[in-house]
Amino acid sequence: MHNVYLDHDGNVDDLVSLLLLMQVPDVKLTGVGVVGADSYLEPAVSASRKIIDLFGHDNTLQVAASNSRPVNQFPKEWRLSTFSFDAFPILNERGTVKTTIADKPAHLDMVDKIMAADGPTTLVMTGPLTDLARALEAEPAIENKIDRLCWMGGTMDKVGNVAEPEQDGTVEWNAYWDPEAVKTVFATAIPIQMVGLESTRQIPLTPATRQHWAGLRRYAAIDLMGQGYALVPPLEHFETNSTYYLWDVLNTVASEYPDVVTTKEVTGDVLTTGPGAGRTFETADGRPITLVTTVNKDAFFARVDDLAKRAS
Ligand code: AGV
Ligand code: CA
Repeated sequence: MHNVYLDHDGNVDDLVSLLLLMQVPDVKLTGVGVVGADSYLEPAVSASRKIIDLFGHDNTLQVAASNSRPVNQFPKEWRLSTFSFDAFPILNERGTVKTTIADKPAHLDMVDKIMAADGPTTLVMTGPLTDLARALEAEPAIENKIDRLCWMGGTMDKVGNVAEPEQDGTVEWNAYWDPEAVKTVFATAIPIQMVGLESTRQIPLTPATRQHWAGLRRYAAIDLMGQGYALVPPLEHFETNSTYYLWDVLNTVASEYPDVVTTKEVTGDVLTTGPGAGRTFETADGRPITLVTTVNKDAFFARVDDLAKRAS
């Protein structure tokens, strides 16, 4: 068993990441931080608590609400899906919520859980890096207790997914939300495995994947996954700015099952100002990063099925 702390930002694939991470036999999940970045905080915290109630195998996890704020806010249209997710009947059948909310904000809860852990903690982050940057500021000693950070964010190929004014199209959203936080985290010695857009582009949500999950909806967790991914647009005729990929799920699954991806060692940095603010890029004098390059699709989707079946 090893310690894992999850910090997520409440969109569909973040919540599915939580669901799946709790099924990994080797993982002792010590805490869950939630930031209302690609979501709204209340339904993101609420849905997380309900998912833990239903699929957390009676553990004593708490959910910590973040008070981190954006530099660049996510589009409201995307953030709203969390309200629908939290309202799914499958999450509300019981009518009560058992999992409690931690009394500290997420970045301080992260500090507490990492410092209190027996041995090192792996951090899995599927949103902006703000909570970690603030945690490092509040308690620098956590740096030596984090054995690695697995982050979904950034891209090294200059093809971003932010379509907003005053930026140059090279930036991924989680990095764009708080570029300075990426800089702070990159300045540490924490080993980083990065799942960026070059790899997640290989796993769009497709109608075929949805159909596959529909056929397995007798498993409660796969039914929930199918409902969740029904809220967001798949890749059908051509890619749009809202086309959905399995971004965070890849990060979470790859953090525990290295066989689903291939990686390469690079050195990188991030821009914090100008139209490229939030752009991650390779540079010879940058910090070491284990960059996920390709996805073994069959192994990845099989692992998602397997984990979700364990939950049900
Ligand atoms: O950039 C990917 C990140 C992931 O953490 N998020 C979604 C995933 O949770 C932002 C994002 C980019 N495009 C989106 C996003 C879209 N079309 N809908 C919702 N979120
Ligand atoms: Ca996310």
